[in-house]
Amino acid sequence: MRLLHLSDLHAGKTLGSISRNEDVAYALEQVLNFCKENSVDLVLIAGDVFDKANPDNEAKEIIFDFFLKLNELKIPAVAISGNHDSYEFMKSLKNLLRVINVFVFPKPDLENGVFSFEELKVACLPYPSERVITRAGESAKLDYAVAVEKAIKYLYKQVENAKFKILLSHLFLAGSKYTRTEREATITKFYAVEPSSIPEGFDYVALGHVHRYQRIEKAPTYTYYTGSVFQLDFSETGQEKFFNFVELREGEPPIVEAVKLSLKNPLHVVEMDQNNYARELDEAKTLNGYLKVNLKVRDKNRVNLVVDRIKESLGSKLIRIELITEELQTQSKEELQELQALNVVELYKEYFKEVYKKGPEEQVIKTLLSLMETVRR
Ligand SMILES: [Mn+2]
Repeated sequence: MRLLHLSDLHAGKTLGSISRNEDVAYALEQVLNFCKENSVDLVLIAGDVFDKANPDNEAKEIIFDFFLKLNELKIPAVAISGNHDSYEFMKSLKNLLRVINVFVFPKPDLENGVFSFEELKVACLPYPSERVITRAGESAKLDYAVAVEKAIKYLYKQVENAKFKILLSHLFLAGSKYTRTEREATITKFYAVEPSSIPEGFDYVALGHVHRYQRIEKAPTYTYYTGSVFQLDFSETGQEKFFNFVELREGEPPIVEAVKLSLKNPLHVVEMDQNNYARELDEAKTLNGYLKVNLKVRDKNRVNLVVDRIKESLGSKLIRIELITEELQTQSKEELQELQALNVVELYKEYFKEVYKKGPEEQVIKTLLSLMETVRR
């Protein structure tokens, strides 16, 4: 039995004001071409099909066309929700997509979480958000990992007698290497699930959520994040992207082949110095894809001129310029906090004057500061 495992398509993603839909489409085209040239029995999509709860129409068209073309090739697919997908939106597609042999598992549902296909059973655990997996009132964060482990084991019980057993999920396993994109709301150590939670009886574990391709060596069975299908933002600069071609064999370990995706628009971070940037700018002009420039500021009064020149020269390739100033480098956290505190005090003084027609007394300010300190602690 031969499977494709891919993940984190993020259709509808934008970077600055630029839509990344052509990047998604380019990756899916490669997946379809692979399917034409190799015999693939089933495609597994491990969540974050869409980048947002309400994806734009072009993003939907790209995903639905991909599913239609898979169906024309007579290859069924299983897709689960990731944290970026809306449970409700994915649920709204479920019955319709079943007609073209795409089986959607929108929300964790332990009684209806198994997909059967010939001699294979897939235990599907869509993104287990804290809200759906732990009951309110319990010490939710501590219980989270325990609840997810229980869910996985409960699903395993329902598939354990099958010849081939797969776990398909979207979650964060402790010890995986991640970048900024996934961290946004959901990657903290509170939400990390221990790799040892995975029953070793699974032949293969297809994961989504972490955008860097990796095998989780600490897991007791063949466990992979295939990562996102293109570089989503500048924290993924330099990362190569893949999907897995997995051949399951009875009584033997699976053969796992990482298939590299070529990128429509690779991302680059370019360092420039205000006093000396001609060579870097010339090189940047030749790069394919999108750019972020870190510009070291030497003379604040004249930097706008340089910024304009870089913008003009790089055009729509340039997503943004970050100005690196000396102050920014030396300004410590404490200084920033002081600055913020100062602003609140100034605001309060103005408010006081407005209401009482005179400035506040020293003691009032002291009380305000001590209250702010209490809140901060
Ligand atoms: Mn993702």
